[in-house]
Amino acid sequence: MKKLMLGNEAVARGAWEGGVSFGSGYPGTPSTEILEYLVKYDDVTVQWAPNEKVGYEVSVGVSLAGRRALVTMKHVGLNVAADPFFSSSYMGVNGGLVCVSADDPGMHSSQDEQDNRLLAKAAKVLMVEPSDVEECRWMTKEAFSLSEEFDSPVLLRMTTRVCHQTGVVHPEEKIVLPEKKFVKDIPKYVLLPSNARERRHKVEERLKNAMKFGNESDKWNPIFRKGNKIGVITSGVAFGYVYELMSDEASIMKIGLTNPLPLERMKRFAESVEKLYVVEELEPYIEEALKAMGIKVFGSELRPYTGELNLTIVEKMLKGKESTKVTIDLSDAKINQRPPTLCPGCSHRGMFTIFRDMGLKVMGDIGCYTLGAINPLKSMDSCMCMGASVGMAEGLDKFGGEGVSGKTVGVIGDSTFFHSGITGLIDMVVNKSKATLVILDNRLTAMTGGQPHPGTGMDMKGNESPRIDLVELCKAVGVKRVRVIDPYNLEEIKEVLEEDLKAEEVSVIIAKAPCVLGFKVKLGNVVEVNVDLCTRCGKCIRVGCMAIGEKDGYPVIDENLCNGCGVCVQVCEPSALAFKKQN
Ligand SMILES: Cc1ncc(C[n+]2csc(CCOP(=O)(O)OP(=O)(O)O)c2C)c(N)n1
Repeated sequence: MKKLMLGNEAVARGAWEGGVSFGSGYPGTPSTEILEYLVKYDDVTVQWAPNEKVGYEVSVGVSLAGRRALVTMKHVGLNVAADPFFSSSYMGVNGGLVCVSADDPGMHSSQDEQDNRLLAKAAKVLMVEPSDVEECRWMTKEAFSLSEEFDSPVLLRMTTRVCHQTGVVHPEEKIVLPEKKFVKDIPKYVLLPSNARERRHKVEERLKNAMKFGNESDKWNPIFRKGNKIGVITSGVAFGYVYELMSDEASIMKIGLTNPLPLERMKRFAESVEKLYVVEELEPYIEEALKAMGIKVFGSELRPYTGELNLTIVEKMLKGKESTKVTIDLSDAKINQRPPTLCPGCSHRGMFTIFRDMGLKVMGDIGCYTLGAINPLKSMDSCMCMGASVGMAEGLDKFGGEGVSGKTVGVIGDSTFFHSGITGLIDMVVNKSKATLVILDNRLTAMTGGQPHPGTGMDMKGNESPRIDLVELCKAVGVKRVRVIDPYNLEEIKEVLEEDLKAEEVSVIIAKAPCVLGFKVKLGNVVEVNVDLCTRCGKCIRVGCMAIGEKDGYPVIDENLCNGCGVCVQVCEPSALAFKKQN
């Protein structure tokens, strides 16, 4: 039987076929759908973690229990989970442990472009890289066996095009695994320096054994022979481009087990061809390994070092000319540019309108609300990585915040606060910060599609679960000044902010209102414009709502989009905007 699947769906399928008992992770494009598909298998326990580190650690616990575990994250998530990721390499596994890192070349939805193959190499864990959807299935399944065989966590490294491509898979049945139990093993699992020093040798031994396996494996590292003039070594999504362009005229070696690289096999392949290319995205990871063996190779100097590859780039690289193949090129298409924007009725809009109007210094964070940084709100001054707003607000405030009262505001979403804001807030308390932190509590993780988080009160299946109370949490870590406000009430926002900014202590403002998209909220009647009263001041337009257009300087309301939040009504001084009376 064949089935059409998304790459991420096939990873979930492969994990299920491989007998996975447990899945965890934290949402992040392009990895999010993996757990959302895995949760559909009733015989697997699947749960979102508050952050990637916790998701990874719970999965290590499951592995120690003798069960197979999958943990998923986007590439920057692996930075968060890096501590247990590196150390678990020394511990090895009991049940197979597979960690998905979904990298985002081209930064479609990320703040940086990192090549996590380098992290797998640094952590000395095995790494596998699918290049199509069927490989997503079988490589995930087999990754659990590799994990157990080589006593290593396995990094399943994906990229956006692999995660989000659709293709044919050949599903198989779920395998039956022999029962395994937790086995007490202090030298292996307790990484005291004396034990870790012993484990250090095991890690090197593992890599040696896995390299031998990779050198001999036609399955993981296949070679497609076509003459000896040109040879191409490639991996991941780049294989698809190379195969389509060169399968008639070059021998191609595809590496599926990319850490450790099969150096002997690569060397033999290099010696069998006259000219050798390496086609890989981002870092010259394979290329440098070949060069270190003294092998002449053409690679990164022929391609852009950044961003994604495509057929055009690869054809130019390998044939020195523009692609004759059909490539989808939208550069000439008549598509209106649509910059991202907060939804009509979004509870974040009012807050950023006030930040802007008060001229505050705002240390921001990652989530839908990052859109407060762009036109016309332009009221966020930094966005670095999840959770950073808290510490950065503290730092900026201590040495140069110039807000209303010489103070600074940090702004963070609720999911992001649970993810990595809590420790920052503890730092604010114990180090006597006087800054204000605004937590935007819309009760879910909106940016990645509305996943529940610890403040939602619901698990992945929609069942009720304990809800962590943000007010109690902030008080518990020592914040005395905690207030909950209605983010649709601009007066209230301004008043509370002004008071808190003057306070000689750290303060938290929780702006509480459910995400209108996620919870399908209709807030009020649509707004209408009385042009006789309108002075064309443009204040309503500057709240940046896509339900408000403009004609001859007058606002025009799109009734199909307006959610009736009333932010525009509140900023309209001549009262030209008002809620339409219901008939
Ligand atoms: C380490 C890391 N993990 C995951 C992501 C993806 N991501 C960015 S923001 C975010 C959460 C947004 O939720 P929230 O803070 O509640 O704000 P909202 O979008 O709901 O306004 C996620 C999952 C990321 N950028 N970095």
